[in-house]
Formats: sequence, structure tokens, C-alpha cells
Amino acid sequence: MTHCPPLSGYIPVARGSDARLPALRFALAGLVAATLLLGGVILSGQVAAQTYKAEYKLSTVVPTSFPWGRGGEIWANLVRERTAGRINIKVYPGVSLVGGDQTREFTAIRQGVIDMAVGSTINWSPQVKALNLFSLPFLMPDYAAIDALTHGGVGAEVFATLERSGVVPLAWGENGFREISNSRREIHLPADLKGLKLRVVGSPLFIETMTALGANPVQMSWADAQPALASGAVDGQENPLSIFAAAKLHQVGQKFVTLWGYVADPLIFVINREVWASWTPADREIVRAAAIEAGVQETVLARKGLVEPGQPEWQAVAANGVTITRLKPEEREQFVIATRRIYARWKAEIGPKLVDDAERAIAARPVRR
Ligand code: X2X
Repeated sequence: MTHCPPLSGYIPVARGSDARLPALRFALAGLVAATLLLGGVILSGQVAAQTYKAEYKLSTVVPTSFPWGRGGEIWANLVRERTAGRINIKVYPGVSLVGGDQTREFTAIRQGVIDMAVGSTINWSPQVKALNLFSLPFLMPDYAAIDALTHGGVGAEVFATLERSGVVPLAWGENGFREISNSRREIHLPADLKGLKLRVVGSPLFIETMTALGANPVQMSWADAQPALASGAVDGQENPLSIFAAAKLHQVGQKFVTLWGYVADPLIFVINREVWASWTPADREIVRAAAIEAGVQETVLARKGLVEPGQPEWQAVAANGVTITRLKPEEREQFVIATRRIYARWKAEIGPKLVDDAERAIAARPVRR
């Protein structure tokens, strides 16, 4: 009989059946563990499937007849198709999930009252100070400047801040350059704003900017703004072309629009953190990719007729009897000068580093249009 040296790792024991017991136990334990693990995977799969809600509520301020609302709809449709209906998103326009109060939308997303949203940086700025960046007067001179921020390092910094604030940001869209309108007179210079009652929304930055320009700002929701304009309770407001045109603000007395491009609000596609965590990684990627695609399409819609020569969409508004005023550079400069102090004060509030980064990114933007 030849002598076999013990295999490495095999511990020889003295007697027959007893000798194999520890190995057997070990094997059994392994089998039990593997079974448990497999069961766990299956179970967690079932749990995940069960925790998918029948409907996910997506909040927007304006309905699908506006580029913004349409962006939400595109996102919802792409996700429904690509998840074969596993993730069923319904658009709730008019911020109806928070009774129309758009400045409460962000908190409701964090709390899970709202599952997801396509929201304006302005509306979330009371809760997320960094978002006031986009409302700094005369920071962004053109579309390339917006893109330089949202699609560069500044956009990534803002997304990191949103993550820390408790939501999952996925993609950028656009509301647009906010132009000032009113029922009383053409605006060429800050002096023309004197005494005008202007509806604004969002953070105190808007109140301070308008006050610095000599106007009387009144903060109210978009839902309240339209009746207030119709009744003459306020004289004017500021919003992008896409809102002005789709809401037909010329019908509520807004006869004068000045294209001053003082601020532009991007839109952000976000999801509640728990909802995000409840989905499989594959589904999360579908939702993220769909948000990015919807954001690109939405931005194209929001810029339609504004990036083409002569801005045909504003011409269409003019055809409704609205006077469109384009500022001379020296006129615009007067507005810049009058708001410089507010800019400096809010730069400190927002965080000088983020604003410095933004200023640098804009100065280095590749294409000016
Ligand atoms: O309320 C507005 O002015 C609007 C529709 O543009 C926003 O939600 C920021």
C-alpha cells in the first residue's frame, strides 16, 4: 500500500466515519447558505417587484401644451415604453400635488409626496441656495452661457448639492430667458420700471432685484399670477417666451415685452431618493437615459423660434399686438449697473466658489449665440 501525503487543506483524522463528519457538516452548511442566498435573491426580486408602485407622480408647473410639461410627458412615455410598463409615470401639471404652490414642490419631492418632477431652479431655490445661481441678474448673456453651466463642472456641482439635499437629479432641461412684460409702457431703462407692480416667484433674490430697479415686486404663484394680471392687480411679470406664448399673456393685458434676458431658469429632472432606490439598477439606467433624452428634446422645444435669426417666435407674439422692445447695449448696461450690488450680495449667499466657477465657465464658453 502506497502512502498518500495529505492534500493541502485536508486535515487527516484518526477514525473512519467520525473522521468525515466535519467535512460533511461543512458541505451541508455551504448548501444551506447557498440555498438561503438564492432564496434571498429571489425573495428580494419579488419584494422589488412588489414595491414598484402602480403609478409614479411626476410634478410640473405647466401642462403638456408648454415645452416644460411636454418634457415631462416625453420622459414618462420613454420610460413606460422601455420598461414595458413596469414604471408607469403620470404627469401632474399645475403643481397640483402641492396645491399649486410651486415653492413647496422641492420639499414634497424629498418627503415622497411627489415621486419625481421636472422643476425650475427658481421654484426650488428657497430650499437649495445654490440654485439661486441661475437667478443672479445678468450672469448668463446667451444660450452658450447656459449650456456652459448646465453641461459643465458647475452643473455637476449643482447636482452634487441636490444629491446632498436629498433628491436624485438626472438631467437638465430649460424654461428659458425670462423677459419682462407689462400692461402700461415700454421699458428701456430702469426708470421705466418705477412704480410698476410686478409679479415674481421664488426666492428673495427676485424681490431684491426688482426693488433695486425701482419696481414694486409681489411674490405669488403662477396659478395666482394669471388672474392677477387679468384683473390688473399687478401690472407685469417676467417669464420666458415659451410661457408667455403658450399662456397667451397678451390676452391678460401684457402689451409690452422687453427682451433683456436678465436671468434664465434651467429645468431639472429629479426623483425622490427612496423611489430611486426601490428600482433595479437596470430600470434606474432606463429612467436616467430617458430623462437625458427628454431634457434634450425639451430644450430644443423651449428654444424654438428664439435661436433662429430674427427670433420668429417673438415676431409671432408681436403679431398679436404686443410691442417687443430690444434694448440697445447701453440701455441694457443700465440694468446691469443697477443690479450689481444685488449680484454681489447674493454671490456671497450662494457661495463665492460656485459663482466664480460659473463666471469662469461662461468666460471660456466656446460658441456665442
Ligand atoms: O411661475 C413662473 O413664472 C414659472 C412658470 O416660470 C415658474 O414656475 C418658474
